[in-house]
Amino acid sequence: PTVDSLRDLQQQLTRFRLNYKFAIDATLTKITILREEFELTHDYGPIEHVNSRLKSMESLLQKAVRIGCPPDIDSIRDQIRDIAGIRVTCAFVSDAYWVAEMLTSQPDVTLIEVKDYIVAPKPNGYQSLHLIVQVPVYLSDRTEMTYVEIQIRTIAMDFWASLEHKIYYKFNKAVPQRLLEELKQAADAATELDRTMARLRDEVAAIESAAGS
Ligand code: 0O2
Repeated sequence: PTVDSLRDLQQQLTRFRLNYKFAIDATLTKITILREEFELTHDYGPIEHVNSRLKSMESLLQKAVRIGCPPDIDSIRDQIRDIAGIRVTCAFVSDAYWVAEMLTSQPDVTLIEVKDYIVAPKPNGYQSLHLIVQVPVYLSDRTEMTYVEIQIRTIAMDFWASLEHKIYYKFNKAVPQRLLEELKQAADAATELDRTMARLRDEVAAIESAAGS
């Protein structure tokens, strides 16, 4: 490719990325509405916090090279589905599934793929519920169905994933075996903590409802 064609591609990519920012904004609004509505009618919130990120141009291009994606906008749009990323952190595992169900049952959210690493954690212990969805972005002259990756997990899973991510990059992706084993144990401990917290929540609810009846 010539320098001019690459420059042209870079310009197209900048406009193209903006669309994903809009998709993030639209999805965040949906999550905010679910969160606030739930909090209004219940005495707790299912969502602890929400983060979003737009994949940087650098990591977008790196991923395109890594997966052998042809260097054109249409191929990138089809093949890279995590340019818009949203992470929802919940207190309990059941809340994670509630958020997934509420979002994917909306008529303008198209569920493309579910990767349930809660039911089937990755071998390293990673747990999270990943959804790839498409949401409409309404532009002045057209509507663009845009991919968004939504990662939903508990606080314990999120705590584990952020430390594991740091360790992974600190060791330049070659983590010593001992640390890998300890991370796996820590992931098991996170699962156990989630189970205990859910059981305690249920016990408290049972005591409350017995006292109320
Ligand atoms: P970043 O910086 O968070 O964006 P792919 O998305 O194609 O690269 P795959 O396997 O098809 O990979 O998707 P998958 O399994 O849904 O994972 C995508 C994202 O999940 C990753 O994005 C991470 O954010 C997170 N993730 C997956 N596995 C792990 C893991 O073992 N540890 C941690 N900490 N996070 C994980 P990126 O692009 O790798 O990173």
